[in-house]
Amino acid sequence: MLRIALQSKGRLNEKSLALLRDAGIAIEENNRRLLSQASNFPVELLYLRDDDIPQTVSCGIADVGIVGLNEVMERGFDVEILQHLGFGKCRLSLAIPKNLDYTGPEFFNGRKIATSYPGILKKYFLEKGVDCGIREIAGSVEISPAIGLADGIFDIVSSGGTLIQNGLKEVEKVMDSDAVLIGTPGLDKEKREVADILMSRFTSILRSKGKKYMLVNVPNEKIEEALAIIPSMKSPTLLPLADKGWSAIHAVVDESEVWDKADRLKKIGAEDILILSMEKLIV
Ligand code: PRT
Ligand code: ZN
Repeated sequence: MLRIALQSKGRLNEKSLALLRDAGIAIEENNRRLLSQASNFPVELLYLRDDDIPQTVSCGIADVGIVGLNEVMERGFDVEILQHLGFGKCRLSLAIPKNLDYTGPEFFNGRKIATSYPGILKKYFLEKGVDCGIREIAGSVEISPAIGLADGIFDIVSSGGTLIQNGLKEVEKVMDSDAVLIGTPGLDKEKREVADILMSRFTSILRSKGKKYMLVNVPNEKIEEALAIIPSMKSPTLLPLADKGWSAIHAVVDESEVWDKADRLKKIGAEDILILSMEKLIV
């Protein structure tokens, strides 16, 4: 049985559950309980505040956990980062009032910065040789400069809207973050096997993100030109059509390139271009 820690509520909760469900794990609807078991896979879920997940995984109370990389780096517990999961994307940045001129990291010498991430910030200033005061606060960091609590802030930024609303501008990005799967160092063989299956399912789901399945009919003499337009993961599937002289090409393409490829294929005489959504890509 593999115990997975995940956020009980908050920004990562829904997407963590959706990922597990997508990976075929049957999870009960009611997650109000602290611990629940999957009915079809040897895993149980432990619902926690995200702050507590790195420590819980580090000491083996949970075997793996899903949490923001920012929390993992801030807490500094010994955990293995097993996989980046690509959701919960954000960055940790320094921001100052928008009317101030920014000259580089030395700007922060002798100033005070408010943050909920003092560990990451301390390390950054040490690396840059900057002597800056750090004021640790738990929430609403973004209002600190306006109320005279600090000269700037170090906080999570996603769209940047919160900074703008508070008259601040982002001046240094210190790290990128996304949700990661972390594991207890040295998991035993049985647990590692379950974790490996889980990770390979996650990989299949992540691979299919942003991909489309394309089917296109081309005259046989145009197959080579068409294949140059649709590069494929390995070799694309090529099937003869009942209509002599024509073949169908099946391939996986990036969603962002679908229209461009379809236009170019039409130009060389391709017909009946079908674009389908992809659910999973298991290799
Ligand atoms: O209750 P619990 O302790 O479990 O949750 P929490 O309140 O500590 O964390 P929560 O649920 O807010 O966030 C969980 C994780 O989501 C974070 O640790 C990040 O890894 C990730 N994440 C991704 C974010 C954001 N995007 C985000 N935009 N976490 C917070 N924000 C906040 C940020 O603090 C700031 O106030 O959103 C604001 C900035 O957003 P923009 O879009 O205006 O720039
Ligand atoms: Zn938290």
